[in-house]
Amino acid sequence: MMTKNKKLIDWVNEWAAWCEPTNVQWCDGSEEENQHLLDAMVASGMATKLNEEKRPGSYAFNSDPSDVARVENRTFICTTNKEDAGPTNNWMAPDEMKATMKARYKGCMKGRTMYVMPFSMGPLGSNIAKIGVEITDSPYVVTNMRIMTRMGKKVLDLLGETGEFIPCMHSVGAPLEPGQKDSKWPCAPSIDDKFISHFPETYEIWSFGSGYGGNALLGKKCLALRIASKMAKDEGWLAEHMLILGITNPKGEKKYIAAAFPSACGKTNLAMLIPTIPGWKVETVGDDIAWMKFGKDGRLYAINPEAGFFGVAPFTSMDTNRNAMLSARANTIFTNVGVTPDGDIWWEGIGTDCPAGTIDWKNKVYDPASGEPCAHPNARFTAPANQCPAIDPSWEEPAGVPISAILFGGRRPSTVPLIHESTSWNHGVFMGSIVGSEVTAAAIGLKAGVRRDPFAMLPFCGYNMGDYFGHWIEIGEKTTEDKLPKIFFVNWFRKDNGKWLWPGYGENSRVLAYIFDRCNGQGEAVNSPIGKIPAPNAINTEGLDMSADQIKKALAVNVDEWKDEVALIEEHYKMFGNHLPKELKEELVGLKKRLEM
Ligand code: SAT
Ligand code: MN
Repeated sequence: MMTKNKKLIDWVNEWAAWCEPTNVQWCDGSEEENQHLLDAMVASGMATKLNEEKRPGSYAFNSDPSDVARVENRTFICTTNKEDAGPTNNWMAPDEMKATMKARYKGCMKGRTMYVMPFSMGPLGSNIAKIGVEITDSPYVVTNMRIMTRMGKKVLDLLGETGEFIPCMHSVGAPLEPGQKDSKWPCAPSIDDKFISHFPETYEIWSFGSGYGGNALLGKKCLALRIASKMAKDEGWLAEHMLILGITNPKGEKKYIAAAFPSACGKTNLAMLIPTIPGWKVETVGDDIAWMKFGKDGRLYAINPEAGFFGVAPFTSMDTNRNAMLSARANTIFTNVGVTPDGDIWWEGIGTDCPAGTIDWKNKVYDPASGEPCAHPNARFTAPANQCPAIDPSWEEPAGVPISAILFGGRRPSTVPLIHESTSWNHGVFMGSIVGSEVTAAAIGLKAGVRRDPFAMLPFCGYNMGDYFGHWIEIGEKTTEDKLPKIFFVNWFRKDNGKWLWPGYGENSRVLAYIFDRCNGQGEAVNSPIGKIPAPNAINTEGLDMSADQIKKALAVNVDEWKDEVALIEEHYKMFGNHLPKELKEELVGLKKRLEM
């Protein structure tokens, strides 16, 4: 035992008695411990060690085909009153959920080791950071958490005898009978046996049945978003599904921007963008989560609570995201990618042809004629953030970095211009509340149309989302408007005649530069019914292969399209009932007036 923290010891003992593991291992986070776990997983056939020359210190894992992503329909927010979980979350009463899950946890670690991982979300000792302790029976989870968080003895030291921690309980839910051979990827056999449960009233996480990503690496979505969003409401700060980047202009002036996008909008790419405009520099603080607290000066300061990137592998290449590729050049865990005969990794869109004899994510020699992908579409790399060539020098600053602008965006083929700026904080909150991406019915089996994903927090808000909007309104009342970040809405995905209007990727630096200028009291904007849009020529388009007409179309605000949008927003807002803040109703009324509706 490496701690004298009574609450922690009691908690671990209680679960150890209930789950009946063969032994209990307190993780110190050391190199040796990590190597030992990896070696054991290679020996058992769970992991493949990659070629030491090509991919030093790196390993590949293939999951069970039933366990490949977060399971949103098995993710629960357990509050005493259903209304407190709100209309966007699955709900079960805490007592009922705990009884249901305790039955499953009974003896669930038989034949396995129970690992105890103390971890810090955020730089150790930062007053924005939080400590969690995860219990798990998956060594894969331990090696991933060691990359994604600051994990080990140093956290226990910080916790001391009386420190508070967020308890995170996890089991893959696959006990072993004596003599039973383990599978390559143990998990509960049926989707109905998987539970990712959150108890926001007591700040607890219980997860059962899945070993994959956000279901199992409990520091990430479960703690840093669902539980932290509730803590942030209780304590007056913000826990958001946002990347954080630093941008420096040719004069050497620097600002920080946070940005929220629904999935499949290129968030990691934006966080690691390489500018195409001369003299500008972009550096990465984080690619997924931002925790923001007010500093003494009344501004919002952000930390990245994570220590690594859990990035989508397919279509990441030296062309689309050089910095991500280089982050994963070593000491990286790959999950559900292809492994080439020479012991390197391969996935669709990596930029080279698939070598013959590559083993696909289903552990078979890949047959390109099969019509199936070699890597699972949600295949991931788990890479240490400090290996990113563009990592920001202040990325581990305990006080965080001051945020000058917040961006919202989505995948909107029509209606939404390349960029518009809010006219006030509350107008910006309104923008966040209507974030969404357009989906085609065929793609995900949903109703075609705009799938709203407010603040990109739909699956990650740990309480009633209407109250969450209200919390954002209240944050704006805690300081003066000039100290608050400016809020913008961007859309890289507008189409004309079926073709993208805007080239995206590195060219998005032109939009970031305009945002930088706006935050510096420069960059000319003009009013429109939906907010401020760039004056003609305010965005640097020099050297861009776009006609003046295309640029105009990218920035256009079409009143008729926005009238249709208003109808959709009204529909979307209905779900929040009397939890919808009056300030947002007023914003909608204001928008309708400006559209002359
Ligand atoms: O699996 S994670 O939840 O960590 C990543 C994601 O699905 O967004
Ligand atoms: Mn995310």
